Amino acid sequence: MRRLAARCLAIVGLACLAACSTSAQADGPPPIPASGSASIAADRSTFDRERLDVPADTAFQLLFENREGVLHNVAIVDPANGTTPFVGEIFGGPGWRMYQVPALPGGTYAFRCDVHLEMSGTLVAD
Ligand SMILES: [Cu+2]
Repeated sequence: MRRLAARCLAIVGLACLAACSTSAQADGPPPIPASGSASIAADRSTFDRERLDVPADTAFQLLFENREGVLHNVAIVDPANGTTPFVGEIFGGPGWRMYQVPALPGGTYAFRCDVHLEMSGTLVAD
């Protein structure tokens, strides 16, 4: 149990270092996403969608609303090589972050929550 807690803290720390400087955040109602951006929410340790469609070769915003007090994030995984082109900050809600995602080459990716790997889906950059 202690080892698991230490691992979770490490993940939170790394994700925060990676993402804190580039994501807007707030605890109030989330903003309306701009066109060309994507949004997703988590509640009851489930994402509200299984697929995200985003533009290829263009940086975009991903609004992530965490509707509960459980720690979640959104990370994008390239299944071709296992790399993570984007790892969003892990945080407990209710609250939201506007993730700034760098341009992704066209293709099919996976997205997941790094805390709950069973929370996952498909992201298509097109
Ligand atoms: Cu999660």
